[in-house]
Amino acid sequence: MPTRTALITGITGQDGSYLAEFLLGKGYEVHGIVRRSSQIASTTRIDHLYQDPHESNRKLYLHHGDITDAGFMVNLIRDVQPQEIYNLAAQSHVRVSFDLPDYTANVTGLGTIRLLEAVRASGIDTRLYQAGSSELFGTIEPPQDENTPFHPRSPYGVAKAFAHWSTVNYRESYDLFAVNGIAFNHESPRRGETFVTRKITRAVARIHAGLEQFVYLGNVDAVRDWGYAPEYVTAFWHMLQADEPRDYILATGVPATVRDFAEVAFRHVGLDWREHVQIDKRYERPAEVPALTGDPSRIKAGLGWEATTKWDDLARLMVDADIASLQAGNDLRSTP
Ligand code: NAP
Ligand code: G4F
Repeated sequence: MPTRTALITGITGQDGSYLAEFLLGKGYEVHGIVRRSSQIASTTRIDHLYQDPHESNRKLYLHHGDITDAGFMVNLIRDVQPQEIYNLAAQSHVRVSFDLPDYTANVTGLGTIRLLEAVRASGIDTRLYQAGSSELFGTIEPPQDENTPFHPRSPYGVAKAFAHWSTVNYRESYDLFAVNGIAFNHESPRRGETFVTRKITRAVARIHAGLEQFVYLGNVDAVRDWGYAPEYVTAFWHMLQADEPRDYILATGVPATVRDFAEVAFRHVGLDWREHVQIDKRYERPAEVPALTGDPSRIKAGLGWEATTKWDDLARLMVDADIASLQAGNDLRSTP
């Protein structure tokens, strides 16, 4: 069978790194976009996959570029001719999007339409996965499914709504195999350090080691449906192998509060969360999304995909990983 070629935008992120591993394991030739930076620190999640350009039988190709550059996107897609495209690139932090609304709209919203236009302009036969978000649902009460209306509550959510409908529109207008995965929160030891789960598990590791005493959080009543990222990237792939292009909810279906997550994470090392969590209003948002819990029935019935790791096991595995990381000499100090 000829080698299949995939392009991943956002390959240096949490999901991109797991997806690259998964596709390389399946024998794909994988191309990824890496943003130019003054340091190479942004590639730490994929450094173990790196292949020198002089190696023979190379399977991973990294391209300096940016989803805000339309010309670059057109040229790259024309040159690489991928059979599958995974659009994971985004300014993905909800709280940050309130401070950077214009930038977030440009990257997270317009980035998607640049990619869709680049596919159309290149005229290649390809399939496209768009990384959608449960943030689309905002204040609509759980459980949320594929028919739940949208009410985004942040510049990030609004940008993802634009990206969602752009993907649907290109599918309907140009017969493109383009699909939205409406993913609920998914985490891992590679999760960005300022998302709440990783912020908690890093703090647990440092507090357990006696390096600090408190972690400062915002709204601990928020409910989320937390799954395990390496499982979610397999759903992205299944969606592009389907007979028909269809949008799906990706979720565990199990709710938990931020407080629940903190309680389990601290208890895993024998600590009481109430003695180590302090509330700091600076981490609250101008508009909160109070409760997200997905109904993953459609993807289970249609593609046989199911999230197996639930939030409490996830909390424990993330704590274990951060303790191991600290013991290996990483600092894990809190970040802004
Ligand atoms: P992430 O860790 O924040 O990774 C985002 C990726 O996008 C990084 O590779 C980042 O590059 C890249 N990126 C940012 N701006 C870019 C630009 N202008 N041009 C090119 N690349 C750019 O996010 P994630 O958790 O892996 O999530 C992947 C996707 O799924 C995102 O679209 C996110 O919004 C969406 N999503 C995530 C979740 C979740 O719970 N994880 C849930 C729903 C939807 P740098 O490494 O250089 O920053
Ligand atoms: O971990 P979070 O920052 O993730 P959030 O806002 O749910 O967004 C993540 O999931 C979305 C899918 O629903 C993705 F689309 C998005 O890209 C991202 O991956 O916050 C989770 C909850 C929020 O309700 C927040 O208000 O935790 C609450 N929270 C409480 N204290 C905190 C904190 N969040 C952060 N980041 N930091 C805190 O100190």
